[in-house]
Amino acid sequence: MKLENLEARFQEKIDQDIKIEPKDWMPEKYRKTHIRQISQHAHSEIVGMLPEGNWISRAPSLRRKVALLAKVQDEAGHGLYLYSACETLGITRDELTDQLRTGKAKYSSIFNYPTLTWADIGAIGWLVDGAAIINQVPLQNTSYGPYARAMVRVCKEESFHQRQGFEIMTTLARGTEAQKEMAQDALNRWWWPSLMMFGPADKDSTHTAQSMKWKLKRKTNDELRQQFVDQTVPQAELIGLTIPDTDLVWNVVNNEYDFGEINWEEFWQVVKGHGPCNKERIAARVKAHTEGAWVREGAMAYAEKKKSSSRKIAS
Ligand code: BYC
Repeated sequence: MKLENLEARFQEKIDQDIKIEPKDWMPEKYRKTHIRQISQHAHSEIVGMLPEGNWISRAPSLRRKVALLAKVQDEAGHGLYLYSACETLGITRDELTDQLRTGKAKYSSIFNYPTLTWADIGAIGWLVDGAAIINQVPLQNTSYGPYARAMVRVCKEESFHQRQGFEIMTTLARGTEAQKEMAQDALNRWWWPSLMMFGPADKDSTHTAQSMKWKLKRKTNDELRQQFVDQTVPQAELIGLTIPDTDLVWNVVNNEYDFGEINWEEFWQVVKGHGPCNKERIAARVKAHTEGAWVREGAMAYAEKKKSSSRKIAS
């Protein structure tokens, strides 16, 4: 079949909401764009463990420690499903993790900010996981089968994460004056970076138009950001915290919040590797990879041994 016909048939499948599976024909650009987005997503889950992992040993109670441990472990699981989904597109795990360690692949800008107080753990769960859910719920309907299916479990777990974060913030906001101040300070520092998680404004987004056509993205960056603001502002009001945006106002005509201008200069600086913690995050991944070499070698040796003994039994 001619390439134009293959492409037309492929787009027809997408238009009819038929999932694309690993062995189906797909345009090379579709494959590459998916590798880019899914691997960035996987890397974000893995790097995302670092700011929160920083507080596991300092969680204020056993209950908080158990919940945080479980959450961080869930993020590792998300990274692994996503790497597996990405591998179905013909790239190896080694290539993927190599791209992260050498800075060739991006991961979410949000994880380049430091976690300074316990309230930051509440703010991450509430805002960062809250933003992740809004981004990922539509991705359960994305056109590539393995990515869509991975999102189902990820979304369920993110929902628990968001609730544990909101509960931490609620407890602090209803606590002593010092605790309330700590919660407000965390909200002040995490609010704008959380809005940046959704990516550049639609007018400046390189990939949105094509990704919407392929149904890789089901909503644009600005649509998702707006949904996040509209959902989160009443939650902040409920616990008596103030969103750090003097331009925030309810728009009665559009039935949504108008909000202030995002500092895009800061966003691009962080994306380009110049955020507060970029170097530290990559250094931590390089260290874990180097120190984990013996585990990988042991696992490979074990797998080889099992393979050769099952070959012997079969013969
Ligand atoms: N940070 O054309 P655009 C989590 C890049 S982790 C860094 O709009 P696209 C969690 C973008 O890559 C959740 N870079 O791109 C884990 C592109 O550069 P390249 C992470 C960003 O892909 C632990 C350029 O800017 N979620 O939940 O159409 C604890 C132009 O952008 C960012 C996902 O990964 C950014 N924020 O849209 C707690 C979700 N934004 O690649 C929680 C899946 C943009 O051309 N990903 N860039 O060099 C997506 O939905 C989309 O990839 C994005 C960006 C909306 C993020």
